Formats: sequence, structure tokens, C-alpha cells
Amino acid sequence: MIIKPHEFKSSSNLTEADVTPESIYRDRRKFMRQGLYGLAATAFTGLSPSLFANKLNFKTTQYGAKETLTPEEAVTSYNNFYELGTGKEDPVRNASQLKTQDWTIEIEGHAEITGKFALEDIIKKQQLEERIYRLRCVEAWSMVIPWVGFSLADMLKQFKPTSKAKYVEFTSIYDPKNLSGQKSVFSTIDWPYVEGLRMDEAMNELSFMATGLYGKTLPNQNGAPIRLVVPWKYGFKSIKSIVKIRFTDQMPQTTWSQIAPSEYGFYANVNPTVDHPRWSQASERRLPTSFFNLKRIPTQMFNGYQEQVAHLYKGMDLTRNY
Ligand SMILES: Nc1nc2c(c(=O)[nH]1)N[C@H]1C(S)=C(S)[C@@H](COP(=O)(O)O)O[C@H]1N2
Ligand SMILES: [Mo]
Repeated sequence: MIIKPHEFKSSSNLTEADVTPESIYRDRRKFMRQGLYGLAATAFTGLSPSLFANKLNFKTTQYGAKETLTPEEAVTSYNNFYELGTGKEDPVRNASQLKTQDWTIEIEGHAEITGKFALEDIIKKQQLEERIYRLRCVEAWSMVIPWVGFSLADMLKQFKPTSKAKYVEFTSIYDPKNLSGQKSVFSTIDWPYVEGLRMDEAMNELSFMATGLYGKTLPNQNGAPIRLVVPWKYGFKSIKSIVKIRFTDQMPQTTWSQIAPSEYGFYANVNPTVDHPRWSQASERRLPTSFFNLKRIPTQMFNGYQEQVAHLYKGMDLTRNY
């Protein structure tokens, strides 16, 4: 039997979300806001995860308020995180290989403030909030996830990027001693995993840094202790376990666009009209699916976030895969 790391919890650590079906969890968020958040409203800043062990203190938002959530069990056990293996259940099984203590993030490139910062100090300056976003993997499955974190723009502004910063490059952890996916000689990936955004994409209100989901700190398999979430782009843009952020004037060389440029572009905006060379992107499998429920739903342009992001791509030919 495999004991999943996120099941190692004493009952005192259990939050309401642990013991509550998703629908009720949703309704109760209202009460939590009045109780817990009323208390925090006076002098609220994001609290360091270590202070509250597993449970996070955050404010709710209207993002995705009407969505039906993918159950936590599916969100935390069906993952893509090649550092922890290529199978969908490898990341949860190998989650303990990811060491998240004393995490730092290095800030480099075109910014007034650069250097190595303790993650705690970065988080301290932000107010945590919950946002429910759709996540659409390029493999044509999708989920709806209640993330906890803060706006990427707010975080980047801390470092005062200069006018030379045209792109932001993100790098994931490199730890081949512990991460079995990085040890493997069969890996197609040239580690570490790298992703990037154009500066205006990074500064868009939707771009989000997640430090938690379902009201608790991120499980390792979901990219602890901090990962990017860009909901209008295919999931591979949402890079996990970030250790470095670099402001550049050149488009970053990103992991998947380097491995297979004809299949995965730099922009990688969700687009139902541009098929992957090997499969259709017109529809998606919304998890959880089962033998009895293989229903597909139509995929939406920009994953349904046109209103917030379509303007970023005016003049670009959206019928090709960038
Ligand atoms: N460092 C890193 N980040 C990554 C990946 C990865 O393999 N390594 N996989 C990506 C892909 S393909 C997807 S779909 C999402 C999945 O996020 P989730 O497992 O939290 O649902 O993470 C993305 N971020
Ligand atoms: Mo993905």
C-alpha cells in the first residue's frame, strides 16, 4: 500500500476542507470569511506557512466563484511533475524526494533589487488570497483548483524591474541527488525545468504565485513551496518549485519549446482551434473522470479568460502554434 504524503496528518492538523465534501467546503468559505477573516482583517499580512503548519490564512476572491471544484484527492494525486517521475501518480508517490526547508529564491537580471531571498521574507510582504482557476493541460485533461497565493505582478514589483526587463524567466529546483526524475539517464528534459512569460503577461492580473491549494500549503507534488499559475496557458507554463526568477531582454529558452518546438510554443495559449500535431485540442477531459464518466467538454479560447488576456495578443496570428 502506498501512503500518500498528504495523508500524513494528525487529526489536529485537519482543516475543514479535509473532512468536508467539496460542495460544503464551498458554502462554508462564506462563514470562514466572517469568522477567521474578520479577525484577520485589522492588520492582515500573509502569514508564513511555518507559523500555521499546514493551514493558511487567506481572503477569498470572486475568481472562479461559480466553478465546480475538482476534488482535492484528484488535484493532489494526478500530477505532471517530471522531477518526481513521468507517471501521473509518480509525483505523489515520490513527493518526499522534494526538500522544501529553508527555500530561497534568487532574483537576477534587469531589476533594481536582486539577490537571494528567503521565501518567507517574500511571502511576508504579500496578502494571501484564494483564487479558483481552471487548469488545462496540453494533454487535454483539465481541473478546477482553488489556489492560495498572491498576484505575480505584486511579487515582481517588490524587486523593481527596470525598463530593460521584457521577459521573466523562471527556474525550478535542481536536485538530482534526491529527485529521481533528474537522476534518470532516460530523461528527455535538460534539467532544470525552465519557463517564461513576456513582461506584460507576467504583469497581467491573472498571473498568480501559488503557495497553497484547498486552504493549505502546497503539497510537494503540486510544486511546493511556490509555483506559478497562468490559467489561460497550457499547464506546462505553470512551473513548479521555483528557485530562480530572472528579468531578461530576450525571450527565455523554455523547457518544452526546446524539446519539441513544433508541438509546444513559448506562448502556449490555450486554443481549441489549433490542434496538437498528435491530437485535437478542441475538447478536454475534466477530472475526475472514470470508466462510467468519460465525458469531454469543449475547450475555450484562452481557457475562457479572453476578457482578461485577449488584448495581449492583438496582431498575433492565433491560428498557429507559437
Ligand atoms: N518544474 C515543473 N513544473 C511543471 C511540470 C514539471 O514537470 N516540472 N509540469 C507542468 C505540467 S505539464 C502541468 S499540466 C502542471 C500540472 O500541475 P499540477 O500537477 O499541480 O496539476 O504543472 C506544470 N509545471
Ligand atoms: Mo501539462
